[in-house]
Amino acid sequence: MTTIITRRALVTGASAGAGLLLSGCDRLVQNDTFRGILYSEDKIHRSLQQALTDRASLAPEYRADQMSPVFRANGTLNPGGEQYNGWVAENFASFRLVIDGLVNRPQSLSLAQIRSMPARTQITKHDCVEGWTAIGKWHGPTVGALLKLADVRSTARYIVFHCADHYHGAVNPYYESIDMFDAFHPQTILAWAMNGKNVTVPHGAPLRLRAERHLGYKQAKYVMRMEAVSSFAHIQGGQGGYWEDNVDYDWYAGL
Ligand SMILES: Nc1nc2c(c(=O)[nH]1)N[C@H]1C(S)=C(S)[C@@H](COP(=O)(O)O)O[C@H]1N2
Ligand SMILES: [Mo]
Repeated sequence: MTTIITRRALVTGASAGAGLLLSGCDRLVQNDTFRGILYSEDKIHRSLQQALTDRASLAPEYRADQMSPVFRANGTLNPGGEQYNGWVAENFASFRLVIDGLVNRPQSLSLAQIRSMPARTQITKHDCVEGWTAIGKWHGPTVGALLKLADVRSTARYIVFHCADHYHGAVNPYYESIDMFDAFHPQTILAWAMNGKNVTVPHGAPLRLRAERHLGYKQAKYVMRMEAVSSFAHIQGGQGGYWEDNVDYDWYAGL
């Protein structure tokens, strides 16, 4: 996992920084020890990978005629359960998005409130580690705007997205997290519409994260709560996300 992302960034020069590093540091890259670190599962790769990627740059956006005719749904396709089924039955009328943790103004927002916020529309490519991609159109307020509404504190380092589903019957609900830099990235939105319609149940109704510089598993569906934290060590397995906890996927799933 780690290896693939790192190599992809390096070999394709997917990020501006990678190309520069390769040309500037061939000797370093030829050095066995350095290569060992770069291509190992060692956690040190994380900071290296971040350094290689220009994190402020935008993910590519596409034209409407480039959208995939079919956008596969993956992972949980319906959270089920009494609460979620109840929301579906009433079209999410009583659903509230909670924003709490290290914020000065905790929020509990209805979908009507969220839909009335200024929104961003972006046509982007979703990239799942299982080996498929799809281009779709996403629409919703930026996570940054939501965090400003809640007056997020400067002590917050990460935003944790708590979801309504238990992946394949797992004991704990699905969750993911991103750092504040990615939370305020202009293409990081909480989408309520996909391809011009409300997000459907298989794709994460009523709200799902789109953090476009990241791999598919970061794109949390069924988001019920955004929690601002200074560390995620106390949350579930402590690795910052469902896959990170259970399958040793990399926390930094940057593209
Ligand atoms: N809550 C939740 N979010 C999730 C998942 C999930 O199982 N539960 N699967 C992830 C994975 S691995 C992928 S590829 C995408 C799939 O999104 P899609 O169903 O809209 O294609 O959602 C991600 N977000
Ligand atoms: Mo995925």
